Amino acid sequence: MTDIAFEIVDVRAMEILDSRGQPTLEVQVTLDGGSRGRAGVPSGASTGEKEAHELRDEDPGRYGGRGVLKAAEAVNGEIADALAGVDVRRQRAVDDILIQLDGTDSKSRLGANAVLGASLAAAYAAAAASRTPLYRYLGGVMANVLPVPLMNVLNGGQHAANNIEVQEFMIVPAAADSFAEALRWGAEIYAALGGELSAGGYSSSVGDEGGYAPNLHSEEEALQFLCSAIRKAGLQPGRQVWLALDVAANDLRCGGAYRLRQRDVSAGELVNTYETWCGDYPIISIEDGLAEDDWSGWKLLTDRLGGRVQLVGDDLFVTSAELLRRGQREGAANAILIKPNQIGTVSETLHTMSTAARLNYSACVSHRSGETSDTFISDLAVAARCGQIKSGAPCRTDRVVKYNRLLRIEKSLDSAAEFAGLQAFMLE
Ligand code: 2PG
Ligand code: MG
Repeated sequence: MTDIAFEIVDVRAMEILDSRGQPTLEVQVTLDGGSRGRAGVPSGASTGEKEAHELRDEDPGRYGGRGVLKAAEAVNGEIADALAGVDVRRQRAVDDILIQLDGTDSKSRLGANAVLGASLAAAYAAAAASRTPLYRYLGGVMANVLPVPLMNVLNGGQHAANNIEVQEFMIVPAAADSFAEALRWGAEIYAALGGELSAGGYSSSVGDEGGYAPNLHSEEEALQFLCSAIRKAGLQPGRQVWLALDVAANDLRCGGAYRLRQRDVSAGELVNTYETWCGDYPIISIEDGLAEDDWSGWKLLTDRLGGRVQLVGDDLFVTSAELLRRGQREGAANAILIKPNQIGTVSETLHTMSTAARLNYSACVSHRSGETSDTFISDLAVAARCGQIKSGAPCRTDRVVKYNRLLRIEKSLDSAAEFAGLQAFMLE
């Protein structure tokens, strides 16, 4: 007998605003027993070419063409019809229905935003009807590892209107004893950094992910500011707190080369630069150090730095298990960034994460630069025991809400909670 308490009876979407004031989708799944799940869909600015397709209305009369009414219509019509009567606990079946209904590789017919919204909301509804916290519903009794936060305290690239070309400068409080302590260290460093920037006559206004966005003379100056803020907060760079970068090198691509600080540089020169930075500063992780089409550059980077630095493929892998397998075959990167909206469903996201674990790639769950108050990624990080999350600076509610969710999870796990710590980076 089917348990009607878990049958999907309704799927509804509406257009809401994200953290940049751009329209996005909110989707709600309702079950026969009355339980509901609601999810907000994020949106990136520095996107990978092979990401699942975000459907926009392209109607210049609304939100400059960025409305999502067509995606909402797809949810309220076709998707709601296809999911009616399905047992919401069968997440893989729900997601397969969505994938087949869309029928394209990139989820472009219904829109990856429509598909992901329905998939996430189904997971929330299933957890609610099971009276189980989402992290435990997704990860079972083993879901007890709190991730190290990689906090983007200085924003550049496409996320800020300053002159810094590297997109993200993150602090990594990996030697803390708990997530709560790591978050406190991060917030104290963030406050110290604001003070240092103001004292130096720099702007302390913030970018899309809540990090400061000053004009600086060089990327090295940013790294120096981070180290001095760590010290100012009473902590030791390279012993308690490390640094991480997201270069988002797709955006530096210029013909067959890269353009950094008004100079054309080859992949080899860029790798030399990273090697120098890693020698001078306690950098534990570099994301998208090279562009997504530069597989030979990635191999060079991995050969040179892969033994001692986490090298994360974001635009390179776009949360795809298939691209990750290619990375493993070609010796490119040793870690993957996980963004559910790059691939489009909960099941595919979990599959990519388990593939990463099997291939010995570390994984970091990530927000997008355009966010909502949704906290799915927090539960996902704990459920998959991946040990790392990036959700911006400890500033702006769209960022902090994910960290606060992790504080609550840690508290409710009580003595069963484990903090991932340095081990999550899988470096010897
Ligand atoms: C990234 C993300 C998140 P966006 O490049 O890693 O920080 O940015 O969402 O703009 O792709
Ligand atoms: Mg990135």
